[in-house]
Amino acid sequence: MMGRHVIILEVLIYILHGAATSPFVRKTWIFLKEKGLEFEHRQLDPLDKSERFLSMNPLGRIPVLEEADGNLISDSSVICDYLENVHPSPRLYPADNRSRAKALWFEEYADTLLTQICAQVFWMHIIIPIRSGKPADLSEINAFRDKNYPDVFGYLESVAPDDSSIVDNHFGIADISLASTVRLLDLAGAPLDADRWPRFNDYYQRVISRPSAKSIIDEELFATDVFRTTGDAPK
Ligand SMILES: N[C@@H](CCC(=O)N[C@@H](CS)C(=O)NCC(=O)O)C(=O)O
Repeated sequence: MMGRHVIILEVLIYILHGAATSPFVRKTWIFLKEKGLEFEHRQLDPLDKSERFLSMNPLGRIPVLEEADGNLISDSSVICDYLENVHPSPRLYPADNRSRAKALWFEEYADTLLTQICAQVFWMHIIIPIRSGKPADLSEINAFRDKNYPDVFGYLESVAPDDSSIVDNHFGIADISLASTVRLLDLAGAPLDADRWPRFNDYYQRVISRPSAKSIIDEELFATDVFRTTGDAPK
């Protein structure tokens, strides 16, 4: 009698926790999609420091990635590095050491100064008005932009590539991080001035038009709308 062959199909499912307006959630989402990985998205309010949330991430920040066996990983940079090691193909970090350092530099730049500026614009347009009961203060927003944009976007304009890859003509973590942050300006209804920073804007448009980035749009618009109408993150 012939032995019975049992074929086990293993489908790796991840759960990505966090509001889709967060640049760090978006970065992780796009990274997962570029890797071709299956995942489910769940809301997690970053401002509600519940016991459950703090037990998932003691820093009380999103994103948190949950694995099929319940293992939890926090911080977008840690999550992306982990996914790169577990699923090496397609490669989203440069192999060459200097190029890798350059890519991590752009990731760091996006995650720090660029996020502070773009997130502030998002808050001023979307969250402060509903919380204060007053319309967005456009002169305050313009003053903020005039003070902060030239250095940051001037720098990004000076390093913007002709294609979709800022390091070594190889799309990856640097491109995903930068675009995930700048997307906050679109969601704020205050997109980047294409005439003033044309090279960087063209590059950004190429990255944000990828199917991986388009796949989060519905969730982004939903979360932005919840923030705009309630002043809080989706629950
Ligand atoms: N370095 C972290 C930053 C995560 C982060 O700051 N997330 C924000 C949302 S955009 C958050 O959860 N903020 C809540 C808080 O800081 O209280 C990462 O890359 O994941």
